[in-house]
Amino acid sequence: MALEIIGFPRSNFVRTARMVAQEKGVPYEHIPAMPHSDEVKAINPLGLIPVARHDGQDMAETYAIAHYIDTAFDGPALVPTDPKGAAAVNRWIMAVNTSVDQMLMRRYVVEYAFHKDKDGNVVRDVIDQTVKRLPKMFAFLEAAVADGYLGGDSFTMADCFLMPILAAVQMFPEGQENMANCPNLQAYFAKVSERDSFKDTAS
Ligand SMILES: N[C@@H](CCC(=O)N[C@@H](CS)C(=O)NCC(=O)O)C(=O)O
Repeated sequence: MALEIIGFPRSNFVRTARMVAQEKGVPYEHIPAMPHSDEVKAINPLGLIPVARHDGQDMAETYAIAHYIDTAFDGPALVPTDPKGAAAVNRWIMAVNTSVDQMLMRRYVVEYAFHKDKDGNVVRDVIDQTVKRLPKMFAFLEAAVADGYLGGDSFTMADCFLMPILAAVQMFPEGQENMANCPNLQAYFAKVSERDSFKDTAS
């Protein structure tokens, strides 16, 4: 059975899983599904997306799915196989998966997109707190891509985690403003945006 990646396409984590499959050269079926839908909860009781299925194996958690794709199939290794190389790349994957996602997605993009009052206006409490902390986070990322990719000079799985977040954060004004102050990040985003794995997973 083909690899199935299940989840709403606008989710940054769903896009990451799809980018990993495409970069690896693994054909997959994308099945759009909302968080907390029965289809998702059947695999992950927490209702979080993405979930995935392959060859009788149900999977949840983006890194677990990405690691499976990277190691179960032929194709270029998206995380180095030597322990030290893997530690260097995994460090960036985990930083994005936790700190960067929490701030830029959960406490910024998701607040803009979903936290509205009864009149449909964005509730800004959390956004305003986050905006104060954006410069420090952007400075961290600006330094991290100085060699051309996240944490180094070649494309890895870490870039599949960061790119969907950078795309989303630039949909809102303070994200755009912070990005405008970061020449390395702008060059990085423009370059990696040209990859088919990014272009083909926009929707
Ligand atoms: N730790 C999970 C997080 C996944 C996650 O937060 N997915 C979001 C969409 S990007 C979601 O399902 N949100 C629904 C919710 O929080 O209820 C992973 O790495 O896959």
